[in-house]
Amino acid sequence: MTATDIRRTAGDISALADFGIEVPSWAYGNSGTRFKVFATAGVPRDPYEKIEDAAQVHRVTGAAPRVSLHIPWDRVDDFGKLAAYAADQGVSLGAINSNVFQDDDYKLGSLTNADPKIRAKAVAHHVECVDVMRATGSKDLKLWLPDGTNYAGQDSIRARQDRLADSLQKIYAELDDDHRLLIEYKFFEPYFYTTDIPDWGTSLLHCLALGEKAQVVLDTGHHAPGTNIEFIVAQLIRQGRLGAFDFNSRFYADDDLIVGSADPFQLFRIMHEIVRAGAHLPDSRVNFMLDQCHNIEPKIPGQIRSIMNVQEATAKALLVDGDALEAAQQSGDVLGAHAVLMDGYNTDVRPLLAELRESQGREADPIGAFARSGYLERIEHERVGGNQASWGA
Ligand code: PSV
Ligand code: MN
Ligand code: MN
Repeated sequence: MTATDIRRTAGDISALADFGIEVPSWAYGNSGTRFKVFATAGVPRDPYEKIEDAAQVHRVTGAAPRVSLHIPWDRVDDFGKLAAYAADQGVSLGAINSNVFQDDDYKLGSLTNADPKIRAKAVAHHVECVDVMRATGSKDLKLWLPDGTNYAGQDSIRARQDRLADSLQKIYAELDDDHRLLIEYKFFEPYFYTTDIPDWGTSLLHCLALGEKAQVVLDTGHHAPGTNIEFIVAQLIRQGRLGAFDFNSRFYADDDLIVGSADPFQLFRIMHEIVRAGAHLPDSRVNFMLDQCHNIEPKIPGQIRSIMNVQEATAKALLVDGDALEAAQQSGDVLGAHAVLMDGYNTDVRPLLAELRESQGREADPIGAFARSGYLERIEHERVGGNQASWGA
């Protein structure tokens, strides 16, 4: 079947031309597990070089126009200069991620800590992040709260929620009108008994209490095995509170593997819910981000592959015949409805995506285009002493 045949028999993927996926600055530095960080030649030595690498992903895919920063890993003296540098490279700065998980003061909690001085310090860090947003033009402040407890009775579950609500209100009050506070959840780790924002319900309750600028972040790796993630996606869309995704894959827990590598069908099911609701369109303001670490694979190609995997899942979702699906659903045709969905999933969309890239003046194959560019050889030669992602400059 040629690309044209596929388009005639199904929908079309033109919406993908405007579908951007945000990449994380930390994907380009060295990373690892609690056991070992493997060093990779040519990794960035500062935030400027991370942006330069991210720009290569956008250059070959045309689909990665923004880079998320992490504070303090990406702290620089002049964030306006960093934003201008990003623009020169053809990308912009996206969400600002706060960090309350690498300071001894936060051992027993940050925004939830029983000590008001430590809570104030954690709030002040977020105020600093809002200042960074003003300098970079970023609109999203992203909070993943690591707080939790390890032992029953260690602290009051309810008191911690009250402290959290109070701290979040203080942060929310700092936002400008066009800013958003994106609140991520994760079911366990680094603590193992309670987590203060363990699930979408807790995140949503805090968002509802705060106001419309507070939205939920869904990290695909942050659920118990077997959780139906597309159900959560549909529910958050209904509430108008799906602010962002952190895409990655997992086999066990928060594995942070390349999105779509472990379970491409799950990624398709998620993108199907997105596409059916029109949440892939730019004015929906869902921020599609990656949150991954490339421990053993080359980093820039790892990011390129991730972007391609999201594009492929989205293209398949766009090809699902919506009218036929609805007709089958309305008439109770269980197998017919399932078959319509699977027709989309089973379509090989790679020729269509190759055509789309060529129509944009890019090479059909982004991985090959990057390999041929000589960029990797250059940075391996030029950059000596690159940083671990989590301890970057
Ligand atoms: C930790 O689980 C984590 O992976 C969260 O998903 C954050 O989004 C990310 O780190 C960066 O802080
Ligand atoms: Mn995440
Ligand atoms: Mn995570």
